[in-house]
Amino acid sequence: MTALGDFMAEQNSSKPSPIGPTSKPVDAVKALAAAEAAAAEKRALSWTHTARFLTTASQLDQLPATELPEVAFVGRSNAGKSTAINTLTQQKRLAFASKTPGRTQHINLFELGPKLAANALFADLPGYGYAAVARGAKLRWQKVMADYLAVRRSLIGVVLMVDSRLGFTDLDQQLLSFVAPRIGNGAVKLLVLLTKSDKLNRAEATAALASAQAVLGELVTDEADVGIALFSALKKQGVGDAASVIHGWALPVAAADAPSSGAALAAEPAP
Ligand SMILES: Nc1nc2c(ncn2[C@@H]2O[C@H](COP(=O)(O)OP(=O)(O)O)[C@@H](O)[C@H]2O)c(=O)[nH]1
Ligand SMILES: [Mg+2]
Repeated sequence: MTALGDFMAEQNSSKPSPIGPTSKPVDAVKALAAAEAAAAEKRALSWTHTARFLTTASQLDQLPATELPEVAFVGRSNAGKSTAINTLTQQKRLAFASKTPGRTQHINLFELGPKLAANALFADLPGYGYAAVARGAKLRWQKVMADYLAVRRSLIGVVLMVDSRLGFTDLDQQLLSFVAPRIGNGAVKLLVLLTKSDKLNRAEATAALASAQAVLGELVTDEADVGIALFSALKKQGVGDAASVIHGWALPVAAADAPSSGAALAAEPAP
């Protein structure tokens, strides 16, 4: 009897109730921040889900001139670019996951936002680094990418997919050099997704992040906005985060919108 009573008293004293005086204000702040981040991911994912095919172009001058903010998706063949685009947009075949890597030499544009009032574009750029591609095609790739990344006025962000097991290749670094001046002055933001992270164990993931960070360190200036994240389409790792980042680039006001202020904005103006 006594023993059980003592035992229960001890249990009670060593297990504070979750909303007792021991629960710290910082926990509430953290919970609020987590809830806001989750809400922002939800808004971002419903926005990316609106993506639909707009047009395709094999040269820069065939792309529509537009004022809409444009985010480009780049990466070497087989890096998981098509899968990442399909996962981010929650669509099965938006970006055709090609069985013949290196064949698609076109820039495919997708439109996002309301049907009659698109508010951003995604550009799926040709994959590169496929060994069987002839020298002529490689030079053409170089020109298309360099022109696009250096000149496309509406470009506001680049999402670079890098296979987390391989890290940056020479061609990835070359591609970054095309856009480095615009990243350095903050005109274009960069998010590197280390893809297929489900194939790494924890130590390998840490190492992949560290070596990618070392490469990206060269790009970083006071103005630069450069992010890096592990990404797995298979395990859905980093999907919501990536969507939030891209949404924040393209539509900063909508992305940051708290539900209450959203309701206020949606309200009818006073007569
Ligand atoms: N395990 C795993 N495999 C993936 C993931 N994403 C893509 N892949 C595989 O990687 C290969 C290349 O993907 P794909 O999206 O076509 O690459 P792309 O050439 O860059 O467009 C395919 O066999 C995919 O199934 C992932 O998150 N996890
Ligand atoms: Mg592809």
